[in-house]
Amino acid sequence: SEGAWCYDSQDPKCGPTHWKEIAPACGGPAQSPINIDLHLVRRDLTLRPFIFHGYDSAPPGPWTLENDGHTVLLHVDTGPQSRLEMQGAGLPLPAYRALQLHFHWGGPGRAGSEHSLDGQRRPMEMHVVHMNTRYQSMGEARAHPDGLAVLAVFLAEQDSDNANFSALVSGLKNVSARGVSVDLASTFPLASLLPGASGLSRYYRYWGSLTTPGCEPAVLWTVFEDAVPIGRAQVGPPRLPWAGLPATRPPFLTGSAPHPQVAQFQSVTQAGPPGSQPAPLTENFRPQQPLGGRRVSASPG
Ligand code: SG4
Ligand code: ZN
Repeated sequence: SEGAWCYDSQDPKCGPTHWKEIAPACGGPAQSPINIDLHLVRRDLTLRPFIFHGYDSAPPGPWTLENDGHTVLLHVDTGPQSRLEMQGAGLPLPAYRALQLHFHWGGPGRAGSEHSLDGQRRPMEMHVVHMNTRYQSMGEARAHPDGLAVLAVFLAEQDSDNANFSALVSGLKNVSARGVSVDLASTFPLASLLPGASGLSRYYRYWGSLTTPGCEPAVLWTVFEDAVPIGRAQVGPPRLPWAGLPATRPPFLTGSAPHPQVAQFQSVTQAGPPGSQPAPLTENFRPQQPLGGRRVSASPG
């Protein structure tokens, strides 16, 4: 179901308005992402905390980082020894297994989350994609409404780097070209990328879809309220007045200046026309979709 699709920032001729031509579900109901109107959410006392298995320790690995031309993915499912599973939290039985996480981002100075709260977008959004363990393959899971569960985590920029993203962000320079994969030097606890203590943030819950073609309505979405911090220099290039300054600055300028760092999301590239310089991949988020008759629920705390 995935032919040649892209984001408008890459080429409007294959952007989101054209996705339904190659994947009819993209024009169907129950699509994602959405804006979450906080006045319309219903508190649901059955939305208890998550129960995570294996998220608190660094699994054996190795984990593979991949640039697929649409995003950067970290593949965390390395077989039976790395059993990363979640339950509880109103999830259908029996359990959901973590497969990969990936990111959506904006452009220089522009927010790039897919979901928003009361119309407020964040700089980036991380998706941890899980598959219901009752299904044998991604293909099978995508055909069922309870096939997938995605944890959506907003990333908020701060001045200092978040060390929990260091292993991943330093891998970005090695996957700057589309189609490239590398093994990360080390694994880390998945919980270190989740908000609060292992995902104890309040969360919003609704039934939706994959946000890329084929847009199958196979996803139970969890959108955490609390953002996780990420360093400005880990997201994108330094902006004025520091842009273009040499790495060694006069002492009076060194204080709060973002340090030069090539490994960052907005320097990941996509394939351009043959022979051209690869262009940076930016604004890889889908426009928001109508809620329709759906309801968004909120966990109690
Ligand atoms: C990204 O394009 C990933 O590369 C895809 O991962 C992912 O599809 C797709 O986003 C949609 O996921 O959480 N944004 S989303 O709805 O996980 C799937 C792969 O193709 C099926 C492996
Ligand atoms: Zn995603």
